[in-house]
Amino acid sequence: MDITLYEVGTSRSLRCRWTLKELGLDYQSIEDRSLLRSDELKQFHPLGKMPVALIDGQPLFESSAICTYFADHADGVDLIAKPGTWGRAKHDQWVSFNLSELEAWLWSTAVNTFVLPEEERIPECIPQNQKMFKKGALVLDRFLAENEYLVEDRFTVTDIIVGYSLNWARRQGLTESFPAIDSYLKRLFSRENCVLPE
Ligand SMILES: N[C@@H](CCC(=O)N[C@@H](CS)C(=O)NCC(=O)O)C(=O)O
Repeated sequence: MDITLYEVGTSRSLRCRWTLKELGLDYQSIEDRSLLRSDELKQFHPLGKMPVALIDGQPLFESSAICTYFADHADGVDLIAKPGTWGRAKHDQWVSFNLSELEAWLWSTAVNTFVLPEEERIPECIPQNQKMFKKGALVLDRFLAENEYLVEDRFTVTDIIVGYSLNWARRQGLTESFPAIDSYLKRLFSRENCVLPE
């Protein structure tokens, strides 16, 4: 694969960087915050967001989709449950759950804290975002109290995708009542290739 990754800071592009490191894949990194929302980036991502990957010249956006593609197509490293298996159904389950029940609330808080101009923010939604996030996090905490990893009892790209969001929440103090999530994150941090900020 010929890979160019548009990435920025500690954003969700870290999922892609971590996946590429785990897979041992070389890539060209373009890390330039000034490209966000630019016409240049909109050629590849209609909203001008990052991450976006050019894979053999074809653009792919959404970090979860990018990581899943890399894991499916890398040789020699088994980082994802095979398509069509029960493990893959669980990958899809946790990725969907992450996006709808966890990350959506974290992003809404970010949007209403620093992404939108101040006059467009609705800070009143933040307590509700935190409450809704914790409902989803409780599900993960219960699962992780019984399981070390999310799929097939082993570290996979699913852990990279979901772990990123859980760490985002941890850094906001939202996982303090979830000990299994904190232990899980420590397991992820101990991996040599982990790029999550501690
Ligand atoms: N769901 C997308 C989120 C992409 C996203 O919102 N990226 C942020 C950085 S974390 C961005 O580009 N923000 C610029 C903006 O909101 O216009 C993914 O996981 O790739």
